[in-house]
Amino acid sequence: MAPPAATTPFPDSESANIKALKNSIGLNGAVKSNGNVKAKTLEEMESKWDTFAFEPIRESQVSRAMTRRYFEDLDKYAESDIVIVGAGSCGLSAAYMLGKSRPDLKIAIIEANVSPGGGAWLGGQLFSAMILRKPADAFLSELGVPYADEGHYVVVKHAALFTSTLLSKVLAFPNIKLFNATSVEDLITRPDPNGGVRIAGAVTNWTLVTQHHDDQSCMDPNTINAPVVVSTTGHDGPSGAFSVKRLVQMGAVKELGGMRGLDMNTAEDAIVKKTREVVPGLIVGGMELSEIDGANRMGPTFGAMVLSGVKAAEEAVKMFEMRKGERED
Ligand code: 48N
Repeated sequence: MAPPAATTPFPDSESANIKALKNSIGLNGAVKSNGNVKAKTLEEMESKWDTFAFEPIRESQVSRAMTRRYFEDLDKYAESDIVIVGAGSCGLSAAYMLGKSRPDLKIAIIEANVSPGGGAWLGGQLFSAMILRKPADAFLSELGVPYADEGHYVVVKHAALFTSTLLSKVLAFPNIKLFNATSVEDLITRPDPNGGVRIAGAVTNWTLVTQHHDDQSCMDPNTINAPVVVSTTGHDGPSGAFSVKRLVQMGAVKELGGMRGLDMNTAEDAIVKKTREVVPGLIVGGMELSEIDGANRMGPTFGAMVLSGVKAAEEAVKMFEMRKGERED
């Protein structure tokens, strides 16, 4: 029995667009410019939708446009200057400061979720407004995020306004690459001259692979070398506080302090002031720090996250400058 027709024959009364499309696909399937004058502006499209048509495409063009760029990025960022683990409010704030101050550095952001932003898409208990205590309003002014001034603190009407604005600016920097849906599942280490280990990069895998190591045979990871790693993986979530937990497992840190109870006034100053290099080559900021230091949590106020990111960026540049003269093995 003849196989069913592979393609539905074009209807006899072919529309102008189908004709144009058939004429524009050459014998070898290459798409030729069809020469039709097409609407270029939204105004030209208005109320002319019956003659609307997209430019012709071949599926392989889409596939190649995506894969060529992704693999070029993997090649380029295999050797990064700074890796940021976790694209929450702290990691993205650090990335923004680095993108702005050091356009010469290659910054790779590794984010486990498909959607970056961490816990900063909403305020507390899924409410919309985001509160930041002064002087964190300085960062909002830097980004151009509007807010209501309430005296000692400011309010952004929706946390997503802050996070989407920050994300759009971070992603616009030419020296920053976001690898989302990608997990850091280990750290690259070197023996440190002063004993112990020095962190020298990140070990990555697709997050969906990372989540299934226990039910599949070995699926090896990939790597990114970098003299500086900034870890801001938060305190909760499927892989929260990743790097500090890994440091304990590898014996680089004796134990975790464990996040303490909620105390806004104590927590926020401590997180910003103690954002630092916790082992050579690894800076920890944001709520991940509360896990290693045993710092209080602050609950639904985000000023410490952004200013911890600002400080982490400053520490990362200092560390990069200090180590760039070292021979990398
Ligand atoms: O938003 P988070 O969780 O972390 P921070 O530190 O940027 O902001 C914390 C903040 O949202 C709060 O928790 C507020 C202030 N509440 C305080 C309180 O008292 O409750 O972002 C961490 C990001 C997330 O997007 C994770 O998906 C990602 O890190 N992540 C990872 N990405 C890659 N590899 C990993 N192993 C990994 N683990 C977490």
